[in-house]
Amino acid sequence: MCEDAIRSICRSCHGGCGVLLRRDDADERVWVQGDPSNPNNHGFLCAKGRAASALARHPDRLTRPLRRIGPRGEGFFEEIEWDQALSIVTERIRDDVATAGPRSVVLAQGTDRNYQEWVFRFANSLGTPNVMGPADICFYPRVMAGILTMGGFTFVDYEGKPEVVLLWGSNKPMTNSDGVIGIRLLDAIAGGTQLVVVDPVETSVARRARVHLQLRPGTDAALGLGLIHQVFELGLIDADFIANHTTDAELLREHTRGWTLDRTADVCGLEAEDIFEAVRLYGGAASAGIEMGTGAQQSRDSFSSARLLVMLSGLCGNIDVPGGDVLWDPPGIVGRRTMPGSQLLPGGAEKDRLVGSHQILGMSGWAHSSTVFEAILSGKPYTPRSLLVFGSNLLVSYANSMQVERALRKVGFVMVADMFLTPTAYYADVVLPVPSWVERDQIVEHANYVAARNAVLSPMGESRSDEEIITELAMRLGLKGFWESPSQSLDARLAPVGRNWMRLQRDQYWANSLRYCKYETEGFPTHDGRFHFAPSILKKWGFPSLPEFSDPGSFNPSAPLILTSRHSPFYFNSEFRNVEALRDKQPYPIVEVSRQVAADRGLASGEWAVIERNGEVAFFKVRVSDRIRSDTVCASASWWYPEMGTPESWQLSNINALTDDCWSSPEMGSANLRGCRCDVRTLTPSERERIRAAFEATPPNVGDDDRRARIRTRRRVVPP
Ligand SMILES: Nc1nc2c(c(=O)[nH]1)N[C@H]1C(S)=C(S)[C@@H](COP(=O)(O)OP(=O)(O)OC[C@H]3O[C@@H](n4cnc5c(=O)[nH]c(N)nc54)[C@H](O)[C@@H]3O)O[C@H]1N2
Ligand SMILES: Nc1nc2c(c(=O)[nH]1)N[C@H]1C(S)=C(S)[C@@H](COP(=O)(O)OP(=O)(O)OC[C@H]3O[C@@H](n4cnc5c(=O)[nH]c(N)nc54)[C@H](O)[C@@H]3O)O[C@H]1N2
Ligand code: SF4
Ligand SMILES: [Mo]
Repeated sequence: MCEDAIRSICRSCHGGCGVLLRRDDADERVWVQGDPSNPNNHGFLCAKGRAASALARHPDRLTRPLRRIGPRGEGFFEEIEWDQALSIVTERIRDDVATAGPRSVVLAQGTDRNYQEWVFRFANSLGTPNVMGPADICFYPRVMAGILTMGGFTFVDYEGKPEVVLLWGSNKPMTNSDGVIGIRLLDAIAGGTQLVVVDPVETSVARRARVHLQLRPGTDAALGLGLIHQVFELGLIDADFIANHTTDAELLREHTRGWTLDRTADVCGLEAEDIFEAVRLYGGAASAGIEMGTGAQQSRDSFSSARLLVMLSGLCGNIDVPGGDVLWDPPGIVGRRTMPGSQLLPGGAEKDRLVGSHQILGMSGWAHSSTVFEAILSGKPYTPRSLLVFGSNLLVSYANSMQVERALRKVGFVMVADMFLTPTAYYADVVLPVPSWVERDQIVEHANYVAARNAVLSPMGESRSDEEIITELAMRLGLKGFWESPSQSLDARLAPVGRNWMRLQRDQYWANSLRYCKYETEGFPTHDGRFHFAPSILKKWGFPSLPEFSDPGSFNPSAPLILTSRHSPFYFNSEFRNVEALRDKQPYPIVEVSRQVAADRGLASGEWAVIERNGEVAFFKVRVSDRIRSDTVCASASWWYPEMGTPESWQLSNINALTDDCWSSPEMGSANLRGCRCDVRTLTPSERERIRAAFEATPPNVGDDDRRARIRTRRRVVPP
């Protein structure tokens, strides 16, 4: 028998698709269906959304807290009680704070999973300025570009029917990033919106573009400078907006003058006519929006590229207009803006934030991951003593995985909260089990709405939500600013708008208000109400006040190809490799190469190949493709093998085993993940043997009741 459907919000990605969930009487299964009444997805549900039922009662899920009993990284744990686990963690925090101050405790979390604000609140209340995450290679170059230029960041106004959408380094229909479902874009295209795509790969959506600029990876800033120069040259600017609401447009005009069509085309590996056509379409449209993805964010020029796109939108008069790039009013709840509780952090603590020289990242509130890892290894500028990780598979997410591993081995204490025993969790002293999204209540906040995520299954085993863990730790440590329980917090957080959790559950979805052209009456939320092409704060920190292109330098014959990566449609970062229905769709990590690259190197589709960079190697299956530039190869991001219980699980096919943080964005610290140099080749006999051995080696399985059981995630073997 099945219960009535409960409306909720999917979080098998950043998503936000409305779903209908039904559970069986035994509390063992959940059925997921797209919610036709949800205004964002109108019933749409992707394979990852459907996989929520497999995730919810997955046999590998962690069900009890664990304490490590073997060396770090080996995977020997024993089960312990929650009370004991939380005592160990609180003792460690107390000790570290007493010995080395709160800054020595670093919190970490991955991409936003709707409890990010809780992690920040905990850190602020504890007094540590150090919360690290993938902010610098994910969303924050865009966020900070918007904030410094105009006091906020924008989203495309699909309601206002954009004439043109510029899709830049984003595979929106497959990745549905940042709470904007890709079908919004596809519906717009079906309704007549013209598409311009900037992507080195011809993705399925790029095939629907009027113009596809298939640029050389890592040259986004050059293209941005070239487009802006053309917009000035062709007079496609909104002169009234510029005169009345902006500063320093003339400086920008001068700054971009040298970026002629020919120079831009040459640097970016494009045809001048195509660039011209893109400018004509975008700049000539009555309304146009820009969707920017991670393509241009994981490189040295992440911040410059993001700024150039904000500027382009401003120059062409697309900010805050119908069908353009709009600034939403926040919903007024205790949410993204106020929930982190920055006022709880003692004055002056920010100056200790581990950001190195990447001060613009520091301003956003995030610490810089590589700087944290380096500090752990070198003790400079001070030593982080414990790392509290709420949902992040650090060993595959960050540049230079081997350095991450050394840091995980060295740091005094590691706590990991996760649903699964990931390779990163193998390094933890204490592992805490958390429920999946169908087992928890959460307030879901995106730019255009607030909605209720409802628990339909009870938490698996003894798992506890991140919010519960944080509340429990805060209580034990006597920290200020928390509610007695996360369920109490739901009402309290909605109280400022005069409503409560029950009301949100009943309504399910509250749309935020959108007011166009607020700058005309209120000005922009900057110090002087203006939109700044050259914000003065940049100079203050010693950064160039106008965006620049960083030339990667001369051709290196031993690494002739440009390496980039992208996310798979069937996974969410490193999640779901252990969900069979999804793994069947893409069993192996892939490197896409052109026919030319394949022919020159004897590579064939379906065969293993080696990507090599600076003496490091990683293994991927070849996909020969007509849709990628012939100077570029594109690898699957975030791969690991849950079926292997050995270090090969994260080393064999981890693209970040090859990347480094040597040439990162000055302002944001974004590592150059998309646009570094490499080569690809066939396997040597010993490499072939390494792959065979990795798949065959399975750790000894000791019975579940053995206290020294080697707990492992291995569930199925995919033969090489
Ligand atoms: N080379 C290269 N590197 C990249 C990228 C790339 O494109 N190329 N992409 C980058 C980007 S954009 C990002 S955002 C990062 C992603 O980095 P992360 O967000 O760190 O992603 P994951 O590796 O998936 O780690 C998330 C972990 O959280 C667990 N989890 C899921 N839900 C919950 C929950 O509710 N609570 C807790 N406690 N745990 C949970 C999952 O099981 C998983 O182990 O990777 C970055 N790294
Ligand atoms: N299915 C699925 N959905 C996801 C994720 C996932 O792993 N899988 N991850 C989530 C996360 S954390 C994020 S941040 C978003 C990411 O969402 P997107 O930004 O859409 O991510 P990708 O598809 O990795 O990259 C976008 C495009 O960038 C292109 N690209 C590569 N190098 C360059 C370059 O140098 N310049 C330009 N202009 N383009 C380049 C790639 O070919 C790709 O088509 O997706 C989220 N949603
Ligand atoms: S796109 Fe994201 S939110 Fe929508 S169903 Fe798929 S996984 Fe869920
Ligand atoms: Mo991300």
